[in-house]
Amino acid sequence: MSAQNAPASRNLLPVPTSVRWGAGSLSWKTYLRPRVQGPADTATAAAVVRTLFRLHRDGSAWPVGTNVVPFQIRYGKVGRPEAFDEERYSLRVTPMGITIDAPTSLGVLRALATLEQLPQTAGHHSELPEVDIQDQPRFPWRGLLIDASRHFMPVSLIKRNLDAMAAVKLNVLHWHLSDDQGFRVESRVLPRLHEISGQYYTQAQVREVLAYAAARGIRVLPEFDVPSHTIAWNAAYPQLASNDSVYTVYQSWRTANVAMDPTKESTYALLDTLFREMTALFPDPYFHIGGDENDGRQWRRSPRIMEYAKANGMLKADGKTLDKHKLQTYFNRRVLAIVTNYNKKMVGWDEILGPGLPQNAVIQSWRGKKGLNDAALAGHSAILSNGYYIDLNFTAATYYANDPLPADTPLTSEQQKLILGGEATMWAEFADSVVMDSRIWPRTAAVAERLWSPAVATQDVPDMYRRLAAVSTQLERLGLQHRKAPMQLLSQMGG
Ligand code: CP6
Repeated sequence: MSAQNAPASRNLLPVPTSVRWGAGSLSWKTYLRPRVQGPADTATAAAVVRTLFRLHRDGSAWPVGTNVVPFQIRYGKVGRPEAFDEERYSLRVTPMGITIDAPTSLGVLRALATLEQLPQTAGHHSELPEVDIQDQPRFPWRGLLIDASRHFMPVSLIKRNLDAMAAVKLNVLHWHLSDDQGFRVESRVLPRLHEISGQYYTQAQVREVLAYAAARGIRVLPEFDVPSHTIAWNAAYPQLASNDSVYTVYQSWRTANVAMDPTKESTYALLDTLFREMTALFPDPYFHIGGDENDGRQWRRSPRIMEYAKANGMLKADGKTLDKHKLQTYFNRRVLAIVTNYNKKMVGWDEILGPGLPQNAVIQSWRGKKGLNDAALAGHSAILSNGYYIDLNFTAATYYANDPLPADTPLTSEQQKLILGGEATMWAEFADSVVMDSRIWPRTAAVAERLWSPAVATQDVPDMYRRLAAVSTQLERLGLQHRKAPMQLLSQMGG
């Protein structure tokens, strides 16, 4: 093995844990004969076929031919991403063939993603270089949030972004499905929620996305943001509101900061009805209830809510001012009970962290690193999103430098185990479906590498940019539209 003259990781992104390049290559004229050994699994079989198709199309394998070499794939069991099953794999390419070994089928999917990044040009063709790769993720939770509420995001957009996520080994789609501007899932039990929102996903479309994600080893975490970010809910069911106003989704661009009334039993009855339906629709064991950006203003302005707070010891020491954290913690506990009753683990933004929050709630830190560490110190599992706001258009290098567990982390090794990973967040106040891909890609791949690869192997920023350019081309071939100008996209849509 001599690889001194080749860049250490060629075009691989995220960089694998261990890579040893050989001097040889697998000729492009070979016909790869797949042999899959492991418990029958249609998702794995389909993924192998997809990879073969892409290698053929990219000219690094041959769809027909006599130079037949084995493409050996072995795995121990069918992996379930929602169980955090292992994603580890080994991938070996020699002039004699290709071998993938993995404890689970998830490892096979990750190995195939690596294999698809191996082809390198050789004259008029491309070839697969000889290599021996051992790889495993640094963090088990590597997500992308897509906000489908501020602007609706069609199923086709979600699917191609799932393809891109799989290409860079992201494994959680955090689907932000409700906000002030719209509730985007068909509800059979509370139909006004989607009816007043205009565009929404039917339950059949949700299932289609779930199947598409599962086939790529990607979990789907649904978010229904409460008690704030809920103008659409109030527009549909005004009895939820903390005051007597009736809202429409067109008033929703944060001209009002509404919150549900946490003192009415009818609020929890409605949430129970809806969450019974939604927890059954979404199979992931986690369920995100938002909890962010409630400024308490509407609660303070409501005489009824203030009366309730007073009667229940939720005022500050002065005896007059609402302690909104106490009231929101009460709300959180009620919501947690509902979610737990439907066998889900609750996830919320870092505002939900506070005294009295049961330890099994998972915290997603958006306001700062402190929230992440505070969550772990209090014994909660935690996910980092602060510093991964891709909608705000910082450089890839900025996101890349943001590490959930930097060398100077104050956490002990036990506490560090509670840091599950991170999520890039694509909020859509300032982006519609036409420009969405170009905001997400390729920069999100830098976050993907931060969350997958060893920290020691990922300090070279210029080399990250070099590989990001290669990934950008790869994603374009997968159908992502990040390189297309809006006018091109509009004309494709017949506009
Ligand atoms: N939308 C919702 C957002 C944000 C949050 N919740 C947000 C705002 C500002 C920044 C990052 C995120 N756009 N529903 C907070 C989690 Cl800097």
